[in-house]
Amino acid sequence: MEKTLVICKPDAVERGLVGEIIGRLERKGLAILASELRLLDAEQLERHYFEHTEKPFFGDLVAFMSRSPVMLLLVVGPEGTVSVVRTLMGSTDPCQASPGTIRGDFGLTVTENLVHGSDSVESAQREAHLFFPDLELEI
Ligand code: DAT
Ligand code: MG
Repeated sequence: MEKTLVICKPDAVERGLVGEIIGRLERKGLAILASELRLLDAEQLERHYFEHTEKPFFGDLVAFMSRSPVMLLLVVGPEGTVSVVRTLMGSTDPCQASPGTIRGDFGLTVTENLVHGSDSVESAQREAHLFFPDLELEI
């Protein structure tokens, strides 16, 4: 089994797309191990997005990600699940993302691109521990 962290970003929650996103994950065959609607603060986002803190877009990213609650999802499936979820999400820039992907179907701007998905098994473990520290031992 392989787990990954998915975040339905504030735009997805505000637009009522959480059910659509969870539905796509479930119809693919993946399972939701844990979920929580949560307002993230700048400190949590700096830890989550540590590799981007020096990027020019980081301020806009934190402002966006903390403006309203996100839906955190711990998703589990067979080996390859991290990659499968990235494929379902589509390219980072929704204007480049293929139709049929979450970003390709619902997004138009790179900042408000609806979903986060861990980019590797190592990132998934780090992010799962960051957002669901109490669950780590049960996985
Ligand atoms: P991804 O979310 O596809 O893993 P990433 O890790 O490169 O993409 O970047 C994290 C988030 O930062 C991304 O979902 C949206 C934002 N972002 C990335 N590149 C950006 C850019 N050039 N301008 C504005 N926001 C950007
Ligand atoms: Mg990333």
